[in-house]
Amino acid sequence: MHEFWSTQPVPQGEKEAQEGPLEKKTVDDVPKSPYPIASVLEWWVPDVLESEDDLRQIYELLRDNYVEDDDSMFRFNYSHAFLKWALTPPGYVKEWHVAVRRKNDKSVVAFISGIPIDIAVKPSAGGDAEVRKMCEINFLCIHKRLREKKLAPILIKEVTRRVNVLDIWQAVYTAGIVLPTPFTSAQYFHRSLNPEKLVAIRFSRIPPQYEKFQNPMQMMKRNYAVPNAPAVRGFREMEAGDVPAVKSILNASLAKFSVAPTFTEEEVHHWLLPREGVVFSFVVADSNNVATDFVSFYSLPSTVIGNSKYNELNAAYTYYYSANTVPIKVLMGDVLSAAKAKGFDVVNTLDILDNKEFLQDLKFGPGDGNLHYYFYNWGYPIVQPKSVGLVML
Ligand code: MYA
Ligand code: JJ1
Repeated sequence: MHEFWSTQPVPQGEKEAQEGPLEKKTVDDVPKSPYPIASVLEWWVPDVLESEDDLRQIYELLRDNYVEDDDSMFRFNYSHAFLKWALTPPGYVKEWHVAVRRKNDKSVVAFISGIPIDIAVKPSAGGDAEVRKMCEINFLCIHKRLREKKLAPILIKEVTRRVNVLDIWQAVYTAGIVLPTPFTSAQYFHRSLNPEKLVAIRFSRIPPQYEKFQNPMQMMKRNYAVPNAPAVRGFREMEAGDVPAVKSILNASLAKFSVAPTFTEEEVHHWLLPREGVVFSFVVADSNNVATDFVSFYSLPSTVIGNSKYNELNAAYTYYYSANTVPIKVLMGDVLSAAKAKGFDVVNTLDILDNKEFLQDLKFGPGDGNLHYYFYNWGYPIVQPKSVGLVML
């Protein structure tokens, strides 16, 4: 059934009970040279931080070949600045950016990335979470012309080797498809901001109930209108001076989930300070200008495949937050206003974190996509998405 995954240290079925490592090895057991690859191909480590040209090559592979929805109408189009941000957090390992090129013309045909992450996992029996250094895998992509040639297992084995040589034995990753074996499965939800464009590109439809109105689109626009200023007093963009407070309130909020990252100050600086066109972060400041609450979102446009009027869908995705003095539905309401003001067409989210608290009131509706969460070499019971505090980009 799964020629590759059946050979890997992942739970092979939902019933597998073991909690913790599924396989134990030492660095001595790990090959010190790269996994063999077809003679016309070669391994390549792009320098995404220092070389704009290397970054552009990875960007273009993903722009043309990365994840699409089930009907191939939209394809993720992560920006250059976004990819640089996503791939170079504190302590990142350059060799974990694994690309494959054709030897003859050096064209990039495949990519997979790993970044370090500290994940707190709670034992199902209760008690304190264990914080483990893991590798977060993302951006696995094979050029459309090289699909179904078993290249993906080769990339996965090579990135595993490069992680294992540094004495790290676990990974976390997400995928839109079911593989052996998710520890949770989350559902996507969407909040229209620009219903006219969303209908034009067939991202959404005019609901049948609206046909009774004389002008259904006008009614839809009215339904999805948002205030143009924030409702919360003290709501402002996050600044460098907020890093210590945000670190402390965010780690405290994430501590209740079964699976969640823990952040150092350096990581809060990297992941959560505003970056133009990439990540948008806000705090609620008290009368002493100290952050009491925090909320953020990131920009991930998608290419609209084959529409003559629009090339791009501008989507904002909800990111981390810590709601303390105001309910999350109120904070997220201000996110809708901020995202609308910045020209986003839609806000996307998942039913992880405490997101279910705001979905209905803020008029999010279910999408047709799912996001399955996985560990590599870590047995874990199946949990509900609301027990997950990890947001993957
Ligand atoms: S998820 C996003 C994945 N990318 C896309 O969906 C982009 C568009 N699609 C493609 O580029 C290709 O179709 C991909 C497969 C690359 C997905 N995750 O080479 P193949 C298995 C894991 O002939 P292709 C993300 O980035 C498949 O079941 N495995 O297939 C997280 C089969 O195995 P088996 C996948 O279609 C990635 C085998 O590959 C996925 O040409 C996490 C066939 O290979 C998938 N998304 O290429 C990776 N899709 O026979 C795991 C298919 O057994 C990381 N397959 O069923 C593991 C941890 C590693 C580090 C460990 C450190 C300790
Ligand atoms: O965006 C998604 N679906 C959209 C478009 C569907 C087009 C036809 N397939 C959707 N739209 C409905 C919106 C509507 C707005 C008003 C309220 C009701 C809802 O459902 C989906 C998510 O739903 N996205 C995808 O399928 C993209 C892939 C998701 C998996 C990502 C895997 C990433 C792995 C890397 O870590």
